[in-house]
Amino acid sequence: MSAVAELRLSPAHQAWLAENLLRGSPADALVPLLVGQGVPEALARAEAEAMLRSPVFVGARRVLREGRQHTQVVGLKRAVAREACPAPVVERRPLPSADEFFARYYGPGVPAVFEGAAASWPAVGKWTPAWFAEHYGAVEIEYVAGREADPLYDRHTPQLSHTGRLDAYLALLEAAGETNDLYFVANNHNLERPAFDALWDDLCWPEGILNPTRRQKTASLWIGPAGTVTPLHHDTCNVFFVQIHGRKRFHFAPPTETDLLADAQAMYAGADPEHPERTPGLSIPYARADVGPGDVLFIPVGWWHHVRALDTSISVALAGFTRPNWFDWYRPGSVK
Ligand SMILES: O=C(O)CCC(=O)C(=O)O
Repeated sequence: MSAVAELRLSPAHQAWLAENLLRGSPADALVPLLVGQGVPEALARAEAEAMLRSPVFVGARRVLREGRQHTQVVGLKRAVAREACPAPVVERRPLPSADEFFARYYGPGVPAVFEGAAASWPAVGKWTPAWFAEHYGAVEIEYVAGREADPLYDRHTPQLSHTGRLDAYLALLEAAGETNDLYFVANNHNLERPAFDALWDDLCWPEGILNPTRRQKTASLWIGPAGTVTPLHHDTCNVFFVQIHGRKRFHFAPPTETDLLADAQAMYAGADPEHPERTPGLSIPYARADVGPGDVLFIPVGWWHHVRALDTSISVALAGFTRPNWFDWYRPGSVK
């Protein structure tokens, strides 16, 4: 047996070699790089050849091919979308009929602001922080505080949650001014508390679009000061986002902007649309959409969105559509 055959590449060099061979670099280009790292040439070449023949590598290459085909399809869609619309916009219009909504927005996954679609709902004009304090002040709720000190605050909602009376939270909100430190967020499931049952009477279920019997566990309430920021993420279902009080600003990017996946963790992207300079390698053409009281925003599943409250804000997110809306598999940031 030759001396070379007894030697092995270090695990780190093997992983590097495997990754680059799988990415399509020829062995002839990789061997000199290993040699430059002090690996004997005969060993580098023998390992590369053995790796290319190994059944594990052959299987991995087949799996990788499937991934490449999908990437190619998505990449083409992205290229066409960017070419056709270099500065994307979110359409603004009145609420369409149910048939048009599902055909033009829900099915193809197109976000839209339906201006004034909820303007006649009893909640709009009635729900304000002062009204909540007066009617529901004594209700125990959960809210999040200490967000400013935790860069991963949205992911750490359970750890940052506090329990208290709603009027105490609203007093904190008023005293805080513009801040991202505290928020009454969807994950607290406050809307499911029996004490809030009467709130449902102030919401509506647009005919054929939302199903009122699907309200359990599909609706959430957000109450926060100006300055709250929900970082760039995607949801695992379609959302009918109803702005009740104050204004919010959304930045959107389609699921085909796959560069956002590179640093994604679960449903969160690493990028910040308000600070593109922090991710210099990324160039994402975000669409911006502001919503005010009575506007409804349709957020299609998988669309990246970043949300800033421009004022003290109250919103309701509804996901109980009349069509299937369970896409729990869609968490590309979690793919190993
Ligand atoms: O309003 C917010 O802060 C976040 C809303 C949101 O991201 C959602 O409903 O998916």
